[in-house]
Amino acid sequence: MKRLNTQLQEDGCPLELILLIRTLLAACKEISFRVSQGALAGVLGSTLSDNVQGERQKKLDVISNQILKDILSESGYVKAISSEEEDNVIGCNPEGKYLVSFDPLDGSSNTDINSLIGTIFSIFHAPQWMEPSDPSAFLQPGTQQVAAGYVLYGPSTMLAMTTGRGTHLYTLDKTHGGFLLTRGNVQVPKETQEFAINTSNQRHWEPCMQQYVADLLAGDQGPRGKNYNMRWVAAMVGDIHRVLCRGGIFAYPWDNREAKKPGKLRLMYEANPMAFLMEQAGGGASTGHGRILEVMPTDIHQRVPVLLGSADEVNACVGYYKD
Ligand code: FDP
Repeated sequence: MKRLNTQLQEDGCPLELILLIRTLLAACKEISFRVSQGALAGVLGSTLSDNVQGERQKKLDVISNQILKDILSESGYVKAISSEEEDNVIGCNPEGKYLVSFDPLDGSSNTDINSLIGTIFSIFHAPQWMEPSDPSAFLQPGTQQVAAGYVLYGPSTMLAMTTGRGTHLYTLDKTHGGFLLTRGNVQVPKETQEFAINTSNQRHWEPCMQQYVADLLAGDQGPRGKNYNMRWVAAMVGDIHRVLCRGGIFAYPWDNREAKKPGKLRLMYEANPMAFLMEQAGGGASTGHGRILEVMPTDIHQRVPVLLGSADEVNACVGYYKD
């Protein structure tokens, strides 16, 4: 089986980026171990980093953030970090070539029920002019990502990653600690009969989204002419993994619960990396009004509406926004 390193080299990934990815994944392996300890996490201490020893009271998302922060900032490859768990950008090595945004533990409410969770990451080039703690350097559209992916902590630990040469799935071989390629060049089926959306928010959606979902629910008697099934993991990383593996559409649209929030999910470390993975797998990634990857960020914690998945289904949904 092909190792991650070999695949990255075949994809023409520069050496320094390979080293950064390997460093980031070392942190994720540590998180995978912590997550697998469940309620015992923190009691047994760290396998890699001394800094997180003895943090018994801390929740797994806080511990995961600390692990990623410690390992990335010590690596030398990173100029600055931005995390879901940090209000501000964290400056690292002024000579570092890359910027890393991450959600250390996506779907963290699932930790309490031993269900799917994961780490999502997005990597950009660091502009030479930037000061390490300058947040404006992060405000690049998703089209500028040099690598993105997630590590899913499920029954097995899996990595989905792209460096712009297709989306590949790897499985962590816990016997030797390496990620092995288990599905290269994933192609999301163009059509689907499966959707994922939190329908408890239905009354808050825009009329176009209400109409789209009403038409899905009408099944073969409705305008879409086929019966749909629904799934909701309540962790984006789990829902997107299913969509990458067998197709579907995942939507977290705009809703009017909080007028100032243009969506629930975060552009920099949720929407952008998932959109990059999805497009590289032949799928669609839209806000309803345009390509997610072309959204010009104005804030490192900005929120956006997302429609991600099978290309024909995403296009069909976008069509309702145009009517
Ligand atoms: P969570 O609130 O548990 O952090 O990141 C936000 C997110 O999870 C996504 O992972 C998930 O898809 C979504 O929110 C779940 O939203 P609902 O609370 O509406 O189910």
